[in-house]
Amino acid sequence: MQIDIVSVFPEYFDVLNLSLFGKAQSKGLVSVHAHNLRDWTHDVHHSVDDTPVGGGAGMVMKPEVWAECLDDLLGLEPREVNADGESDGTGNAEHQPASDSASADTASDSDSQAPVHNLDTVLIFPNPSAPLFTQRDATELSHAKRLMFGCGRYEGYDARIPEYYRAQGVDVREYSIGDYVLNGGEVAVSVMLEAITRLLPGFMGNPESIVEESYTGSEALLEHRQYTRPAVWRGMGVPDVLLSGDHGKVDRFRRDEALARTDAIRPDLIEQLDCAQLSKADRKTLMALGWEVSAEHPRRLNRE
Ligand code: 6GU
Repeated sequence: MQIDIVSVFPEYFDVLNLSLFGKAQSKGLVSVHAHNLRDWTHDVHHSVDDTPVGGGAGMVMKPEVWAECLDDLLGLEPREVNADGESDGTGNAEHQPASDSASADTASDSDSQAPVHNLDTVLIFPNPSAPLFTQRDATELSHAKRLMFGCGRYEGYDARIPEYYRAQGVDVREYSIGDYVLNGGEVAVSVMLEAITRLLPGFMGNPESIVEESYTGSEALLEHRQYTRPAVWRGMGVPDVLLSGDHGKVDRFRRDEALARTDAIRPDLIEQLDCAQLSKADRKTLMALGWEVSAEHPRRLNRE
């Protein structure tokens, strides 16, 4: 996987030479380049931002500098975009999404109006006002050939930048990593990169540990708690069932704990479960926790 990061603080990404990510680079699993956005400026001050049109506090990153940089990295020619958000003429064709006209009449494709992208290159902008980045996104993006991240600073970047590249046919995504504010996209990019690249085959020492984790697979549940030896530590024991050697009982205990912890901490994740995928034992546990499980998704009953 080829990874390009554009930032005004490219040194921030020196940490990627450490630990598992460093090893993955030496093994040739990933190749990372952090670029300095200021290398694409022409003025003496190397300025990348300007005041917001319409007024307001802070500075906004200028589209011209970003576009020179991204055109270079993506191998695109500058073009005009018309009022419909379409780019005129030919060129920049390599990023045009595959036409799905051939399959437009099949049931599975007809409900999706989104262009079909092939994950050759995905351009990602961290943005606190965008949809949340989830494990599902990490899994999808772990199949990309090339990821390009554009780190905004200050109050953000000119909204036309992602829009322009979408009009060029590029698969452009904007993601937030949570409901809090960071100073810039660098931290968010390192979070997304770690979530994505640890899913690459060969990245992790123990790939099985990925399967059991929270948020993995078709359902997202918080993981059960973990214990190691000693069985009693400072007077605190581990649950007896974990010492029983009965794997069936251990599995059920852990599954029930995952359901109970998710119910207590993230009930929104319970609401997204698919009831048809739940075992009889799962449904029994959820009913005991106050959920109704006969519809498509669990629904919380009034618990007084
Ligand atoms: Cl992606 N960027 C910034 N600046 N702040 C954030 C964020 C991203 N996600 C949550 N907070």
